[in-house]
Amino acid sequence: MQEVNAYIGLGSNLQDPQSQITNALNELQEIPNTHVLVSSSLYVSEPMGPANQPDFINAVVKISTSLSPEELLIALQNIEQLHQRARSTERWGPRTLDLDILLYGDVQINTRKLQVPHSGIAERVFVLIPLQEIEADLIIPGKGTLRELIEQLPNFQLKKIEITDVESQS
Ligand code: A4P
Ligand code: MG
Repeated sequence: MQEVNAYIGLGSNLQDPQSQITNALNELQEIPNTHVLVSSSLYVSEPMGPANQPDFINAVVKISTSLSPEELLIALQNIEQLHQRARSTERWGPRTLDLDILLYGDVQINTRKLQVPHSGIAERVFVLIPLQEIEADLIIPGKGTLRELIEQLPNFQLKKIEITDVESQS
């Protein structure tokens, strides 16, 4: 199968979120028939959804893969399981690791199991800003250009973690 560029969103707000994300970045490199091309910085933001949970760390990576979207989803869910991801019943609740397929080439999918582009992509600052860092000229199929979506965002709080912060916390 042909290689396709895809974008994966990573999020964590439990059990040392920064390590959860950096470990997941390494694990993404182990997915068969897949190469990690670019990783964004790590970003901190307040939780979207229930406020009584810790802040999130988020990042986005660009990969190239010959897996189908369904195969890629299974590979990502396997990595989530490695992180003892418990699925809480609370919508938008806390999690050790969440891996979402944000984009898969210019493909649009709308099945029960998989919506691509990810259904929340257009409103999520913690997805759009890391995406902009790694590919500012992106077009989000069915939703418009990344630049337009970012212009439409309300005021937001998102802090990039500088390398020196990462070093001083490790
Ligand atoms: N699924 C459908 N489409 C996709 C896709 N494109 N990528 C299905 C991945 N999965 C997809 O996922 C539930 C089902 O979604 C999967 O079985 C898959 O078939 P899940 O990971 O079990 O559930 P979830 O991630 O908890 O979904 P939920 O509740 O919609 O959470 P979200 O939307 O991911 O939001 N605040 C900040 N600041 N940063 C965050 O990262 N994340 C969330 C979670 C809440 N607040 C946040 C953040
Ligand atoms: Mg998810």
